[in-house]
Amino acid sequence: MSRPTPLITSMALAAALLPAVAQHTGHTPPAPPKPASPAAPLSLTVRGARVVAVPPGVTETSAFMTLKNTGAAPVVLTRAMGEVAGSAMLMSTRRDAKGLTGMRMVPTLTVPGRGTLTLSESGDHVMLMDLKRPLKVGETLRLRLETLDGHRLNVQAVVRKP
Ligand SMILES: [Cu+2]
Repeated sequence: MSRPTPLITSMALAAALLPAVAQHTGHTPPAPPKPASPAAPLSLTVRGARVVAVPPGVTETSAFMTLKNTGAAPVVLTRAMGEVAGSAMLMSTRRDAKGLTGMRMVPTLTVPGRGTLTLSESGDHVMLMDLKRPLKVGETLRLRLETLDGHRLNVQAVVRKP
């Protein structure tokens, strides 16, 4: 994948972030499916976990990362949490038939067997809501993901400028 120039990146992000903030307001996170008890070790690894720095007064942001599944079975994420967030949501971004991009809350996100799920600016992501304090660029935040089979995955995410 080619890297966009910084200018394009920040413009795209600004365009993506502003409607996102409006769109998330007033949403209630969906009830996650009931987890089963963990039978096998969790086959997920995480890299590139980051949280987008937001201006003072903005209380919602996004978390991105790449999840790699080393197992054959799909891993279903059912819930996300963040230490600085009052609540968090799993979100999916899709382009519709008219080419318009929209995001919506989803009850689960799936990491395919022997595959990866990339959470990013342009796709699926975790939304952190009701931030309890301003975030500092460079600080590390604890996030947690829960899976349908009852695993909890702790993630260290660094706050980065968009
Ligand atoms: Cu979102």
